[in-house]
Amino acid sequence: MIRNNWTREEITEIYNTPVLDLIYQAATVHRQHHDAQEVQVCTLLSVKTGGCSEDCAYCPQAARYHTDVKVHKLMEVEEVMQKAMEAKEAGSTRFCMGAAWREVRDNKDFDKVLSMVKGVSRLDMEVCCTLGMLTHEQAEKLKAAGLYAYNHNLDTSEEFYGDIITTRTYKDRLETLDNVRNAKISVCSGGIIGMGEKEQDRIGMLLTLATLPQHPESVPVNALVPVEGTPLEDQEKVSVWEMLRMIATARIIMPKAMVRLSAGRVRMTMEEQALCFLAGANSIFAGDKLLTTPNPGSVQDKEMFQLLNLKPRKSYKDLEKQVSAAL
Ligand code: SAM
Ligand code: DTB
Ligand code: SF4
Repeated sequence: MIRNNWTREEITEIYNTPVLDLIYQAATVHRQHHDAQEVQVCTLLSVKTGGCSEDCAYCPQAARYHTDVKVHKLMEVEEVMQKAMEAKEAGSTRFCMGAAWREVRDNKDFDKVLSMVKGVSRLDMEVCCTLGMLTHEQAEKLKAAGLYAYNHNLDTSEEFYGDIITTRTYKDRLETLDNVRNAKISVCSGGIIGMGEKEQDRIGMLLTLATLPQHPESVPVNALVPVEGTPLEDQEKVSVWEMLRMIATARIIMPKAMVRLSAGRVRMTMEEQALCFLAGANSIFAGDKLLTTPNPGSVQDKEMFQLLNLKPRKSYKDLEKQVSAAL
């Protein structure tokens, strides 16, 4: 059963279940709603890098922090198409384009992004963007261009949000999610752990996500990648048990969502990642780079898929084709 009326008490109880029982329960829910061998493979591309006006404390792309990230203006459509084709070739079925923008503006750059969306969608990949805040009209335009999903993370709880970001509000974030949902674009929203938040903040974020009128179709769980020059550069690594609690709780309360084991895989062993898949994670970012930071390469991931008997999930477009061929 899919529920949107979870309470904080219920989620807290799930989150604090003895960890092996929690993994077992999440694995059970996972198997009721998904093929547990299937993992969605997504590729990220930073189409506009750095120089961002926001103050997100975790982010190497904020202009105000002194990090090694080189500012790069919006890429050309042809270059992006090349990268998308390479990602498809390497087995990805979702291609996510990220821009270090506070919000989308109605200008030439947005028109260029619309062309990128059109182009990638013609490759029969699920096209995703993460461009900051969107108005309803902008969401409609992206949808018309063929956008399949939009990523916009809540990042943490409403209470802790102001400790991490001051240049926009939680309400702004929720409004964009609403605009995306109303434009009938698939919603991808999750957060980051390891930023100094308390357990109640992790639970608070999960509560907000799981009580939206409709659950996000994807929930990325990122472990902070501490980057030198950002205010969070010295944060300690989160233990795998915390990652597991987050993934398993998300899986149990949002059973149909794709739960993505996102940033932070470079610091996890294969055994740790295997536990995350067991606990209900069924999506990853592939390729040796996330947006600006390293990610395990395809050789390592291929080995992991073979060892754990995982198979990449087909894109919804391939599934549509199979259905129409069968009719
Ligand atoms: N500028 C847009 C925005 O903020 O929505 C899109 C790009 S932004 C880089 C996308 C997401 O990446 C953030 O919401 C955050 O969850 C994640 N992220 C950024 N830096 C990270 C880091 N150092 N570690 C983990 N996740 C990070
Ligand atoms: C998400 O939740 N994680 C991805 C994607 N959505 C856009 C981004 C992770 C970024 C990690 C830091 C970096 O590489 O710059
Ligand atoms: Fe800008 Fe997005 Fe980074 Fe925040 S997370 S500084 S909005 S690129």
